[in-house]
Amino acid sequence: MVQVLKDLGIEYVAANPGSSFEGLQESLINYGTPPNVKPEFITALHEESAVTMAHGYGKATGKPMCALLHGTIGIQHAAMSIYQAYYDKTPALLIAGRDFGFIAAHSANDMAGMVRSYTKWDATPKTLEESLVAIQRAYNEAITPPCGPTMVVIDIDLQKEEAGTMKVPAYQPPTIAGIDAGQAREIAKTLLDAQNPRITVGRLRTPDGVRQSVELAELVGASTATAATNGPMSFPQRHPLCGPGANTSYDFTLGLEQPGGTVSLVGPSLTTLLSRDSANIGFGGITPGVSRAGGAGRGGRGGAPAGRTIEIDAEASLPAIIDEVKRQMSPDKQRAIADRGAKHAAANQEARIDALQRALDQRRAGWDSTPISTARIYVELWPLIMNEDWILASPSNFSGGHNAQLWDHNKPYSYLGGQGAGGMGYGAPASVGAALAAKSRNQVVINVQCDGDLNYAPGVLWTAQHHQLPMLTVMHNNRAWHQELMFVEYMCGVRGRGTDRGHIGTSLRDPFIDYRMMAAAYGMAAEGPIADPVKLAPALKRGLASAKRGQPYLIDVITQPR
Ligand SMILES: Cc1ncc(C[n+]2csc(CCOP(=O)(O)OP(=O)(O)O)c2C)c(N)n1
Repeated sequence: MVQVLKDLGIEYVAANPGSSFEGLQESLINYGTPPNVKPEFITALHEESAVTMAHGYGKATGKPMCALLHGTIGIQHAAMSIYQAYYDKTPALLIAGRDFGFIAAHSANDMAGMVRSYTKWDATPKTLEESLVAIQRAYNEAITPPCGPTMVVIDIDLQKEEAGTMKVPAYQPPTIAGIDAGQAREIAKTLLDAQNPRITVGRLRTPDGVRQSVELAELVGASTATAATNGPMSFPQRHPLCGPGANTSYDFTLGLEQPGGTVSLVGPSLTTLLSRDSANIGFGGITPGVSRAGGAGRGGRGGAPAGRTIEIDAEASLPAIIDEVKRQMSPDKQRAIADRGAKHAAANQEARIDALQRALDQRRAGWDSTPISTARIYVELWPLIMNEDWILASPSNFSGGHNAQLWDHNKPYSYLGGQGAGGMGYGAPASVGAALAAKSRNQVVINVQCDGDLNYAPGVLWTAQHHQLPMLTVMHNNRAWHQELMFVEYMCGVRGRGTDRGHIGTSLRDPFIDYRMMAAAYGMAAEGPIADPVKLAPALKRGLASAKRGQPYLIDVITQPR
């Protein structure tokens, strides 16, 4: 089984230990030369953290990481994270151990049933041979769009069976369907015939897809819209073609995982996934049976006509479109494209300088305030990280989203976006997952960490320390579940009973939580609380230097609510 994981290129397996997978765990830590490398066993203090690590890793790399779960109870602890990764269309490979013979309460006939509504595929193999095939299939299902977590339940007896001379089946990657040759020809022709084509890029699956979207935009000289400030795997934000361009009357818009274009290629939707069983989890406004890919007219200006959406994976379609564009290209077109591209680049550059100036002006408000403004954290961090290969792994919407305008999101993994399904307890473990990816790639992870969010499963700080991960955590410590404080205060106001008790059940005071001490308890270098804004930048500098050395660091910053 471990050889199968190695063949798949799985880098990490995160788990909280359990007797239902001691067979597999022993092989993970002892098999291979050197042992415990690719995959490396990552020690998790909570199953929810293990799966959210895989979620963060998956978003940073576009590849699955593995989490091992112990029996019924491990799956139950992991359930929210599985749901969240599923909702975020992020691949993850989950292996659940089952042991009917040890503790009856930890076993069930259909263990994956508990999470079947929000896993993409599962299997409970009956033999060792079947287990190997099931792991490979689970991997392939996870990375085939719509991507998502998959689960293999493996009995302890199968894990302990001698492999003997059994051959590990050769791994066959999946074939992911793209548009057909005729459609590719037509899209390429339309892009080349258009006077002012546009490409809008949503979230692709892998860095390779991002690279190809750049190649296509450059080939046809299209101004481009990105989703890189909302999440990973989109067009580089500061690419010269990224922006509205010199002329905003677009005569053809190609959407790549972005509905609303004249033609949009949008991979299979969540709805398809949610209909996997009759339970059909409905959540967050997604109604079973209603396609997510319905919006029209958003790609163009001035009420562009409703476009055509082709339900097909954009990334798998790009090679054929690129080939066709190259084939149909003429020297005349090439000259016109170069000219248009240069005009777009100049206009985008000018617009960018204007927008940055306005953004900075706005951030002067409350610059010297105590508690510290959330904008100041992002402004002070930027000069420290701008020449680093950084990943902002935590969602930034609760701390003002200032990165969107102030930082340059030029890599497929610059910003990993929101929680996926709005589930708290995400920022730290997702950052640890991203930092696992970052460790072998010489990257550094920034985690602007909401205080409420950290307290669901803070033990993940120990995992970061134990595995020496390059992660800087900056606490957005507003000493509340501020989102909920606002809702309760609003309710108090609506009912006219006064807001002075709105903090009850929504704030983290009496006592305040000391995050420096919390980090220290887990062995992590930390400082704070910092309430004086002048002290912020030197602390960030110390923290980043430490994180880059593989010593994770936490800075407790007392902040404005949002
Ligand atoms: C698992 C889970 N439980 C409860 C909630 C409800 N909820 C939404 S926002 C929020 C507050 C989060 O507090 P914090 O992370 O400190 O961010 P802040 O709102 O203070 O910016 C809560 C509890 C949730 N989204 N997820």
